[in-house]
Amino acid sequence: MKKIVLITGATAGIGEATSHILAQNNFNLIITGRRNERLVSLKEKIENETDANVFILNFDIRNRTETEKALETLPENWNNIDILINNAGLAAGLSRIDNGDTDDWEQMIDTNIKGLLFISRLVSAKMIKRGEGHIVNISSIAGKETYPMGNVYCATKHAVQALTKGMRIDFLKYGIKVTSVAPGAVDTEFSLVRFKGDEQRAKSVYHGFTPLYAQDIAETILFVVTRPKHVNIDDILVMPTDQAYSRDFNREKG
Ligand code: NDP
Ligand code: 8X3
Repeated sequence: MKKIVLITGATAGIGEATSHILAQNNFNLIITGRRNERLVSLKEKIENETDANVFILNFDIRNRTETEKALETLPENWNNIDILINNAGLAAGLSRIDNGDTDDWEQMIDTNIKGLLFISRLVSAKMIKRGEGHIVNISSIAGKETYPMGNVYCATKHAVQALTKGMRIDFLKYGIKVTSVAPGAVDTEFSLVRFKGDEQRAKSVYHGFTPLYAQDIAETILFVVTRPKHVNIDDILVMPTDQAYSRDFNREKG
């Protein structure tokens, strides 16, 4: 029987690439996000190209009630989630604390920390009952270092690192694996979102060096979730060859 994996934030970037690679490797998928039309076309594409089954849950992870209601709609045969990939997340803005946009702060904290907690609470309760499961939290180099004006985003990803450790301790007795996957710069919609649609500014983030691509992180996630039952990858930092630490880039290519 195929394992069921729930991927949050499957409408773009790392979540979308992970959906494809897991579907190609014998998993059935629950895909989530706010942009329903993207979820519908992703389901159609995956079901046409692989023998995976895909179930859509369309909700805003910042909203606890919406998240709970969405999970309640899962039919019996989709209820036993084997793997939860906490990927939905974002950075909004880049500014000093004294002139930071408080709406941006709330969006990052609500998505990257509270959203991750809301869904983890629901899914882990069922994993504990079954005595097995795997939670993969998408952290960041920003969860390990703080860079200028990245204050709140970095804080949310440091929280993801702390929550990963906390979950691992809490779930130790219940056979549940918990992993953090922390990427460096990945060329996705991330910077477009951070800079609110400013394409030039988003493009400049990846200028002159070869970044990671979503596929690179999807391949890492595939590796992490296909280890034998007795092996857990605790924490994996994946960087572009052209990036050292959070703000040192070899931009000699451009
Ligand atoms: P994208 O912007 O390409 O994708 C982000 C995904 O998160 C989308 O599917 C989006 O779906 C979803 N999402 C955002 N807000 C919400 C919300 N409120 N409710 C539900 N879903 C939401 O970025 P990435 O693929 O790069 O980012 C994925 C993860 O990787 C994030 O946690 C990010 O912090 C992390 N990361 C990214 C790096 C990078 O350089 N790109 C590096 C390190 C970590 P929708 O808008 O449809 O709701
Ligand atoms: C995303 C990468 O370096 O912009 O987590 O924070 S970075």
